[in-house]
Amino acid sequence: MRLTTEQLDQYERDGFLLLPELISASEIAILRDEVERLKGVEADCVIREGRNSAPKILLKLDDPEWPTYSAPFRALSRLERTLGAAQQVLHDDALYMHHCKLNIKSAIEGSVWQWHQDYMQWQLDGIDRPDLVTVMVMLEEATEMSGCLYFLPGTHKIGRIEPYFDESTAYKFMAAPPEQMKDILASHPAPVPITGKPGTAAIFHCNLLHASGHNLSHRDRWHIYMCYNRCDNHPHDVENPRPEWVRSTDWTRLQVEDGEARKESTVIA
Ligand SMILES: O=C(O)CCC(=O)C(=O)O
Repeated sequence: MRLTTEQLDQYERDGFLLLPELISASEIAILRDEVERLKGVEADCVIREGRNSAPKILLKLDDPEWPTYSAPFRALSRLERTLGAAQQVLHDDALYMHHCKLNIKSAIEGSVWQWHQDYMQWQLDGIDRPDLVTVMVMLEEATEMSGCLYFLPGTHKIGRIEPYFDESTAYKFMAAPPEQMKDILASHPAPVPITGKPGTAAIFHCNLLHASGHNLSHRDRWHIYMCYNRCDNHPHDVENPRPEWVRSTDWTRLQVEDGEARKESTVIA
């Protein structure tokens, strides 16, 4: 699959692209079985929340060195449809994985992600240029009720906003200061809810403002995020670096691994 010129123009203009049915139903079935298995893994790279300490974020799915490793998720991150699309929007074939994670937003208890740009944190990780892109794939249907993402189109052009450290949720992270965010929301077109069936993907720029709400529905909301960086943009040393599972120091160039001749369902198996 190659992105068209129109899609690449749309990415430049809006800071994101939505790709329904990027991943087939048979591939999603394999990945969902993996989520059921991974939910039971106990490791440092699993972040939990809620009364039952349900897993919220599982990282390092693509790295055989870690207990959360999953061959099907690794295969997903090396597809022409995912890695190839990232190479196209970053105009560079030499990419590595900054991090690869599954966000499980549990039914009823899965909580909000405040407005932020991913590059707010990634610059602090020692990455000099906003030359990163994330490919997100929905493994469950994402609805407004289940806490889908919202993108604020065009905000990747604002540049990086100076963040504050938000401690209001189980996963503390760098977010957009609320007063500034209110001004941005008031002066931009409405945020776009990123809803879709399992297999839908979104590709988004690391400076795009995005957020998601609480999951009020009866179903978990499962999203996989693959965050690609250019190899020549890898982090430089910083004081007190974040752990390896969110800030990879393996900058090995990734190769697209699925050939045109292979059946989709065998690629991820
Ligand atoms: O999964 C979500 O709802 C939001 C996740 C997100 O924005 C992030 O990981 O940066």
